[in-house]
Amino acid sequence: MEVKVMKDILGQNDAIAAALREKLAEQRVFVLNLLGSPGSGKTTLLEKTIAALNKKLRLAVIEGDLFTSKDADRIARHDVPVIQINTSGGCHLDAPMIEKALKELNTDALDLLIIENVGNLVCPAEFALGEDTKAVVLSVTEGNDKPLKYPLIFKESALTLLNKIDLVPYTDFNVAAATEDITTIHPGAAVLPVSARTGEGLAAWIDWLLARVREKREAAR
Ligand SMILES: Nc1nc2c(ncn2[C@@H]2O[C@H](COP(=O)(O)OP(=O)(O)O)[C@@H](O)[C@H]2O)c(=O)[nH]1
Ligand SMILES: [Mg+2]
Repeated sequence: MEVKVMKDILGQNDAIAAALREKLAEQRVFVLNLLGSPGSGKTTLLEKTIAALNKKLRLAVIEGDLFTSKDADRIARHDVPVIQINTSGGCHLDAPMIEKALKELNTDALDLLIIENVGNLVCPAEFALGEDTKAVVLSVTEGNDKPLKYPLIFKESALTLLNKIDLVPYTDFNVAAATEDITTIHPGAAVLPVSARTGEGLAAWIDWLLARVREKREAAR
């Protein structure tokens, strides 16, 4: 019984996500669903990303959090359109929440929409939001074992950003081993070591993002 209920919920979510994906494809907006634990550095990375891209393309952000508009306030300081969704304790965003938020965004005038999901390595991986691609932020302070312990999120994500690479000398994090685990779970996935603090590796991440935006624009023709 419970299994059927869960299947129905996911089925309804996927139907709404598919409709959103179609609408956003017509508008040629590349949509990234950004996942990761609380504190992995998602919002800091977004702030750096906006600073690098704001003059090159038209972007907007949707922030998902249980409570507060703290992250949306951080993004709004960079002068980009931002919508905060509060899940009131819910552990992930879902497609109906995005559908509602998009009523307040002029997506026709966008090249890139980034959705920062609720900080969590489990449930957000299960719910499609109409995105083109998922990326996950794993910070080196979280430990090497996380990809194997939470495989679905790494399986779903085309890119893993290994953030806080500046802190590696203070941890026992092994970049080569983590990369191997991630690419075993998801052959072909990209893994980029970055530091949202020092800027190390961010150029490769920006290039990755620009390539996806370009692909989307060309595919939609
Ligand atoms: N040392 C270091 N700290 C970082 C880095 N990225 C983020 N932080 C810090 O990690 C904490 C959590 O960052 P935040 O962006 O709020 O993470 P979020 O919860 O994933 O959105 C903050 O204190 C950031 O300043 C990084 O690359 N290196
Ligand atoms: Mg955040």
